[in-house]
Amino acid sequence: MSAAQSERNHVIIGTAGHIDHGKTQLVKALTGIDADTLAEEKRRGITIELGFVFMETPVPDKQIVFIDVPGHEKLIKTMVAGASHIDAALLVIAADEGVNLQTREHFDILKLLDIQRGIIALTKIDLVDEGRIKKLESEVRSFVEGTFLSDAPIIPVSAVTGAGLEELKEALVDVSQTVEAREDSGVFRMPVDRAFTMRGFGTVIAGTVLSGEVKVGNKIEIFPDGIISKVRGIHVHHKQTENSGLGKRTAINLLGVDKEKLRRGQCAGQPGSLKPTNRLDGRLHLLKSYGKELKNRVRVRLHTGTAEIISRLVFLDRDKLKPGEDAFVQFVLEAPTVALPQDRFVLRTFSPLMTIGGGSILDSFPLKHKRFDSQTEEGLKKLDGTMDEVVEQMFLKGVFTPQDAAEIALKIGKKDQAVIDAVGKLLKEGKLVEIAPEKAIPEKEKKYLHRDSYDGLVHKLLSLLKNFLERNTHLVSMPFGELQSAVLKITDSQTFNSIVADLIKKETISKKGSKVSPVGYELKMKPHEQKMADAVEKLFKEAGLKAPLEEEARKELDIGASEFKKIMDGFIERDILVRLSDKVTYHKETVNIAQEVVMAELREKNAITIADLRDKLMLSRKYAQAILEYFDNIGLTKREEDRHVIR
Ligand SMILES: Nc1nc2c(ncn2[C@@H]2O[C@H](COP(=O)(O)OP(=O)(O)OP(=O)(O)O)[C@@H](O)[C@H]2O)c(=O)[nH]1
Ligand SMILES: [Mg+2]
Repeated sequence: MSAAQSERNHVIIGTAGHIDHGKTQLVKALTGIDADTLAEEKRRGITIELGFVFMETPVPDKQIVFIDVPGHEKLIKTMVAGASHIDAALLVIAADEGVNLQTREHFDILKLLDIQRGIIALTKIDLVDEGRIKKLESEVRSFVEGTFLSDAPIIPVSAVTGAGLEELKEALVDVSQTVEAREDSGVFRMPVDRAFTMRGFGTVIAGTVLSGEVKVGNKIEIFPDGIISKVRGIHVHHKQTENSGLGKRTAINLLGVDKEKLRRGQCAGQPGSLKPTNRLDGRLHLLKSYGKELKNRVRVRLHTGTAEIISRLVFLDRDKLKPGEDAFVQFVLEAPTVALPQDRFVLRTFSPLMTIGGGSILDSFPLKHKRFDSQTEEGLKKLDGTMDEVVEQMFLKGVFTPQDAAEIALKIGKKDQAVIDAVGKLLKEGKLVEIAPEKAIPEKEKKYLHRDSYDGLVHKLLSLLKNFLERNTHLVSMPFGELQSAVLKITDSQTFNSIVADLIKKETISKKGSKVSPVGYELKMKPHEQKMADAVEKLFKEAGLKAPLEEEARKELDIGASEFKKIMDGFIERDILVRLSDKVTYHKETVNIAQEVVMAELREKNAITIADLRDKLMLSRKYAQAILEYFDNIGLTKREEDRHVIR
C-alpha cells in the first residue's frame, strides 16, 4: 500500500434526526452498508449503538466516515458521544413527518457542540407529493434560520427509489472539501467512543484522533483510570496500519488490558499528558427553548468528550440562570474525567432527560471557587479570551510556581510554538518575568512567573527580611539560609535565586558571605542597648591584642547573658568584633594591627611560627596561635608544618 493511500483524510459526518426518519437507511443507500448490525437493532428496527460507515469520495486521500446515531429519545447520551467530534452534520428529516422532537433536540446538540457545517436531507419523499416537499423545504429553511445550517443545502431523497442520492453525494463531497484540518497540539488524544474485543485482535478502543499521532509500540494511558498500556496494533478503515493521527477514525488494540476496564467516555492519550479532575469550569449557554430558570447547585448530566458525568452545577456570579442566558459555571463532578480548555460540552437535566444547554470548557483543572468573587470572574474571562489572555491567566493561576511554555501548551492543549509566541508578547508587555535559568535551555523550557506573582514574591522576601531585623534589633543582616528556607516554602530555589540576584543587581539588598541585608540598613538600638554596646566595643578596642575572654568582658561590664549575646552577635555580624578562636575575640582594629605585624614579618622572613609571633608581640601562646590560625582560615596564609607562609 502506498503512503498516499494509507494516509487518507477522514471527514467525519454525523447523522442526526428523529427516530425512524431514515438515517440508517440513507447511509445504507449511499454506501451499501447497514450500520445496524446488532440483533436487537434488527429486531426492534431502530439504531441502538453508534454505527461507523466509510464512503469513498472522488477526491484522492479523502474518505467520508458516517457516524450513524440513534434517534431514540432514551439514547441521546449515545448520540452526543457520537456527535461530539464530527466535522459536519447530516440532518435527516422525514418528509412525511417533518420536524419532530428529536429533530429539535439533535439540532440543539449540534449547535451546542459548535458544529460548523452540514447538509439537510428530506427523506422518504416517495411517501409524499411534490407540494408537501416544497412546503417542508420552506418550513425547514425557517427552522434552521440564523444557525450554522442556515445556508446548507436541503436535499429531498428517497432510500427506496434512489431519488436525490446522487445530488446528496455531491453535496456531501462538497461539504467535505470545506472541512479544514483540525488544530493539532501534537500530543496524542483520542476520546473513546467504543470498546470491544475483536476476534484475533484482542481488546480494542476506537475513536476519532483529536490531536497528535499514535504508533504501534507506543505507550498510551487510558484516562481518567490511569491505565497504562502499549499499542499492539492499529486499524484505520478496516486495515491494519503502523500509525494513525489527527482527524482519523482509529481502532487501537491494547496490550494486556481487560475489556471490562474499558468503556465509552474514557480518553486515550500520551501518558501523563492529561490530568483527571473532579471540577471543570466553563461558559454555559442555557437554551431559550428550555423555558425555565436553572438554580444553583442543580444536579445535571455533563457530556464532554464521549463521557457523561453526573455533576452539580455551581453558578459563580448568580443564583439562577434564565433561559437564553450565558454564565460562567463550575461543574463539581461525581466522577473524575479529563478535558481540555475549549472542549465543548452539552448539558442535560438529571431527570427527566432533556437537553438544556452547553458551552465550552475554560479550565480543566480549576480550584474550588469562592462564589461572587470578582477575581474568579476576571480569570474566567481571560480563559475565554484570546490566546495571549489564556496564557497570561495560566501564569496567574500558577501563582508562585514558575512555568514554561511546554507545560502550559500541554495544560491547554495547544502547540508549544503558539504558547512560546504568546509568552514572547506578554514578556514584551511586561506581564511576565523570566526566571533566570541555571544553565542554557531551549526556549520552550524557559520558566516565567506572572509579574504580579513575581512582585508578590519580592514583597514577601523583603518583608521576611524586614521582620527578621525588627525582631533582631541588634543585627543588620539575616542569615541567608533562614531567608531561603522561608521563601522556599512558597516557591522553588531557581526562582528564589533569580529574585535574590535581581534584588542585588537593583541594589535593594546586599549579600556578604552568608548574610543578607537591605542596602543602607542601619542598626536601630534603644538608648540603653546602645550604651551597653558602646561599652563592650570600647573594652575590646582598648584591650587590644590582650583582649579578655568574652565571658570575662561580660562579667566586668555586668551585662545579662542574653543581652550580652545579642550585643556580641551584632558586633560579630558587622565584623566589628572578630572571633579568631573559641577563646580569642578581637576588635576589628586589633585584627588589622595583628595583620600588619604578620605581613611585615612574612615580607622579611617568608615564614612565621607561633613562637615568633608570641615573642614579637609579647603575647601568650594562646593569642599567637589564634591569630595565625585565623589568618590561615581566611586564606591569607597557610601552614607548612609549624611555619605559616603567604598563601
Ligand atoms: N418509504 C421509505 N421508507 C424509508 C425510507 N428511508 C427509511 N425508511 C424506512 O423508515 C424506517 C426507519 O428507517 P431507519 O433508517 O432505520 O431510521 P433511523 O432514522 O435510522 O431510525 P433510528 O436509528 O432508530 O433513529 C425503516 O422501516 C425504513 O425502511 C425511504 O426513503 N422511504
Ligand atoms: Mg438508525
